[in-house]
Amino acid sequence: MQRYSIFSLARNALSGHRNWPQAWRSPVPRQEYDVIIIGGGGHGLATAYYLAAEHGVTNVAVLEKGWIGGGNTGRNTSIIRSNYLWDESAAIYEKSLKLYENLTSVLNFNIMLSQRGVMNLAHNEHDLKEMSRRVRAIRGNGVDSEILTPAQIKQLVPALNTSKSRRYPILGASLQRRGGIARHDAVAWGYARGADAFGVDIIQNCDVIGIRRKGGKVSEVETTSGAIKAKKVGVAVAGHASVLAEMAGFRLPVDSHPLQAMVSEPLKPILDCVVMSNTVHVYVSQSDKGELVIGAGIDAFNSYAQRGSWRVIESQMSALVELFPIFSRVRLMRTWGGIVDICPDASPILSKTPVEGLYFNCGWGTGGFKATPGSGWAFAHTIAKDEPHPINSPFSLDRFISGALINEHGAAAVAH
Ligand code: FAD
Ligand code: PYC
Repeated sequence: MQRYSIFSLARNALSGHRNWPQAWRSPVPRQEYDVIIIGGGGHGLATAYYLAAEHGVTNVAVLEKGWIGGGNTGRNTSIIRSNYLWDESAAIYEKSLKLYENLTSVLNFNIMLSQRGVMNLAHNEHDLKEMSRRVRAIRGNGVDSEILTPAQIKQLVPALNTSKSRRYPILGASLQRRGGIARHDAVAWGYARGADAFGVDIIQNCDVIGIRRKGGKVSEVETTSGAIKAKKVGVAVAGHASVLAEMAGFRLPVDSHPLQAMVSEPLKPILDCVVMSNTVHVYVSQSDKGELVIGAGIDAFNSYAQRGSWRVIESQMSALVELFPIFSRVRLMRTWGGIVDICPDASPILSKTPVEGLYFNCGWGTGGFKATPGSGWAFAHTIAKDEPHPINSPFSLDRFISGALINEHGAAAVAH
């Protein structure tokens, strides 16, 4: 890790940072790579990193149409947890959480992981019963989860209104103590720097506009910087997955929707746990800078525009104030949106495709930030070995033919 004295920081600030060493190179693309990864979000960059680190595949390029981490990776609310219902999901999300727990030291890059706990509120009898079933299933898979009484909730989050006379009273909650948040940009930057150190080419401002095949096998990608040959191509473009699949000549069972979030002005520390309610549809945490980071469900319409509608903002604000009346005078600072890719069962696709040598990583919907390390790790295996790892084989495309869907709508934490 580079060390900077106060003088070098001041000198570099005055010189417009021109003398700072680059964390990764900006190379001119080669004519051919063993593997091209399309999409320089967390999943694409993690895949490139693990291809090199775990499989010795280093003749790799990551092609990103904008700047790395500028898609959903840099737009999410950074919540990490592994409290999913089904065994298949528990395996991949828990693998991811375990990788997160060591990522700062493995990448030698501070991802600011804060395991402050993720709490899901129950507001009625149905919520309580569903929560109890879920917590048992999660614990059965060896993942930490517990149920809290209203008194325990109040102790952990004093600012919550736990009065019984509320329209949606708080009757209980589940808590994953190992859940929390991490700095999303740092995850992308850490993987980018790590991959670059192995010789992976990270090429920004390079939009893929075509995927060419020869005899049923992928042969090259057409980009705004020219055509580049590749033996294998991995696609990790989140909300644009269907667009890339169409370029390759097949369709995906994926819908693209806007998902928005917002932050308030900075406040003194008041909330040191992530609080989510899937009944009143809002969640909130407090960032290291003091801002409240607030989100809710998707906008119901399909779109590729990275912004949402006023309706969702209005309803999540009223839900927030219902839970935390103390926040009613807090001012919002900004809102933004990303485009999330949702499968019918709210589970991801990490799979080979009908085109030989072409692999897709998508369908993480509203919850793929927490999966970034595990997804990249498993996708790298799938590409290197040309077959899925046991951890991601349940998430292959053929589940939409066999019917072996993994319904995780209830674990999504935000409505979709
Ligand atoms: P992205 O980060 O979107 O990266 C894909 C990249 O592909 C983009 O940079 C894009 O520019 C690039 N690309 C697209 N088309 C092309 C092309 N033709 N050529 C080249 N490049 C291309 N998940 C959680 O786990 N916890 C949360 O708290 C959470 N909150 C969220 C809040 C919001 C508002 C949003 C929008 C999402 C949230 N998510 C959350 C979901 C999470 O952000 C995503 O699932 C995850 O970041 C997806 O990562 P990715 O690398 O697959 O996609
Ligand atoms: O998957 O935990 C999650 C999440 C929270 C907000 C958006 N997604």
